[in-house]
Amino acid sequence: VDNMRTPLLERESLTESPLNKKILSIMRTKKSNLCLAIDYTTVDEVLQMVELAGPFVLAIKVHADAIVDFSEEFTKKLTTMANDMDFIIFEDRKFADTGNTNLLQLHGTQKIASWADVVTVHAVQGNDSIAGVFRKVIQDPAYRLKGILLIAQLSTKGSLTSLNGYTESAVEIANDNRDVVSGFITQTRVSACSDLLNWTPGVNLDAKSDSAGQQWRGVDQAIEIQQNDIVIVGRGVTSSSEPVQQLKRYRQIAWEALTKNDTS
Ligand code: 5IU
Repeated sequence: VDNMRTPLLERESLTESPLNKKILSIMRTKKSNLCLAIDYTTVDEVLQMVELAGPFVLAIKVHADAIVDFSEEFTKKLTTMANDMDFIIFEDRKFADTGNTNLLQLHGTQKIASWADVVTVHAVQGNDSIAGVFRKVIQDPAYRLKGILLIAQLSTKGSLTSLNGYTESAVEIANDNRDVVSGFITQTRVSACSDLLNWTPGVNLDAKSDSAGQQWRGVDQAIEIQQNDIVIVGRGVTSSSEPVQQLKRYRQIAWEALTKNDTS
């Protein structure tokens, strides 16, 4: 693991992934390495928050299956807003099945492949269930999906991703499929490769844990000590009575932490 990240501009010009080029470009333009996790349960609530958050974030993360009135109209609005406000749409689906089932789910009721830029995928199912299926969809211009994030480490207490060898095996899958894997979901940076982005959930400036296994730490820990690139923040913003104030706060602290030693 490298101590100093490669400067963002260099990473942007070096990467061969169109998705990572876009992510790094948005980061630099908007000065934001903040991904907002919007875990609201209705379309109206989600879209209202997207409207507020759009200008400040690199990405909006959703759980489509948690939105009770999810519809194609919702995804149309979301993609229009993403194009207008320049953010990445991240569906946190956590695919974890046979390749064939993953493919069915990508094109199922929610048509995830058609509106999400990036999705999460568990490493547990192994290389062959991941590589071929996602590559096929990503290479097809008919779909919006442009990359996957492999889950190398979870933020939850007692997560089995800390079992011997699991995280290393996830990194190996990423290294073998660099055209498909855009980066990781992790707690501590897992790869020195400058072209794999390290996204980290479990960030909250005002609380340490919920009562359901989540573990939170601050931005300094996540970005400076654990060397991640992008912070994923949910309830620190979405449960606040002043979400815009919190968005600005998280964005500024996270950006300063990331760019401290970056002169690009
Ligand atoms: N999320 C985690 N931890 C993980 C993974 C995903 O928290 O290891 I993989 C998701 C869950 C939630 C968001 O949608 O990230 C974090 O939101 P809170 O900051 O509200 O806990």
